[in-house]
Amino acid sequence: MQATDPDLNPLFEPLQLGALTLPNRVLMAPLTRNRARPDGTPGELAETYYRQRAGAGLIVSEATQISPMGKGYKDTPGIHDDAHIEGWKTITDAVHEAGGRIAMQLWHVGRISHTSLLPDGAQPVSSTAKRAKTQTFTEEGFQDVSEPRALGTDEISGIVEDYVRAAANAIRAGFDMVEVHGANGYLIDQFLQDGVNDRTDAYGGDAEGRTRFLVEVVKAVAEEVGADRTGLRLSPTGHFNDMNDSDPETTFGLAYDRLSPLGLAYLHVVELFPGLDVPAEEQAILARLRERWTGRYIANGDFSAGQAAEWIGEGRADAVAFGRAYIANPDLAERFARGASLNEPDQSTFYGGGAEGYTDYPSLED
Ligand code: 8OZ
Repeated sequence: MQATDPDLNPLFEPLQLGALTLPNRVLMAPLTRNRARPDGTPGELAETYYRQRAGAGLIVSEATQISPMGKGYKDTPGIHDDAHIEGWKTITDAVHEAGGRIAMQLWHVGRISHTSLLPDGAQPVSSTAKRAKTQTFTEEGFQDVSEPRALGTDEISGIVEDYVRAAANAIRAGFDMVEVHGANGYLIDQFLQDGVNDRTDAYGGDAEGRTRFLVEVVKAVAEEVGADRTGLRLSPTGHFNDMNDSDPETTFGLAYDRLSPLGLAYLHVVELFPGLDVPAEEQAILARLRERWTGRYIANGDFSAGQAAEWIGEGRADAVAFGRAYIANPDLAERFARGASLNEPDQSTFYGGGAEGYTDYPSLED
């Protein structure tokens, strides 16, 4: 495809991403929408929602829990039982019929949860027993997250197995790829960052210990579905969900060094979380870390089309994932190509509800 504005042409160069050939580099970021059914199967409008967005180079699904204990918000979907596989199959079929490609984002929230969302009112699990200073949305509305318990060393291999089973389920459901969610303060990030991980076993302490869980999960998932069908999302300078690391360059540098040789399909980095500033020193850390990643690199975080094309043109990223712009513009890639104006996203319909703000944003054709 050629863009009307030649400066945007880098967005429309095809891209080999692991096992997939993408027709463009305008990707849809994972977006939590809280419209799944109570049993964790996708809601009735999800098929339409994802089909409408099949023009993305790659869709990354909303974060999807790998196990009942991995759930942290009301009405998010799962991929841990047969009904989930069946439900997602109709969505992947619809995306493929419309000419698209879709990865599933595999999610365990760790301590960002509430006992009311977990089996038999269980306590959330984490790397730590410290409660996060943040809230989640439950059946009762926004509530402080519950106090977690620290996982025993002997429980960790079982969670790695949950990731592997979920990845296999995703492929069975027709997904082209999986993306391990290691970003934004959820379970993997709770192991990575030293402001949270206070363990004294082999999964805590220095960067070697804190990256161990991430590396085990990613290796095991890649062995199950193929490294060329495994992506990873990280947020090295992320503070969302009460996260902090005293030396992210060392922590994440080691993670990049350990994972680069695996030949993953891609690394997807949250460069900026909407509403949270990234100080210049953190931008510099992200830029230096980027140089240590040898595979494909997807950048995310409030990019304009022009900025995305610039990053791709300069080799700072191979593709850019758009979140809120994809909520409001089902045909975002085509709008960029044609230089069309964009619909504005409505924050009040991001999380939960029905068709409004979900499947009713017009495409150019409408
Ligand atoms: C916003 C609301 C709920 C979840 C993330 C999965 O930040 C999320 C999320 C974002 O990765």
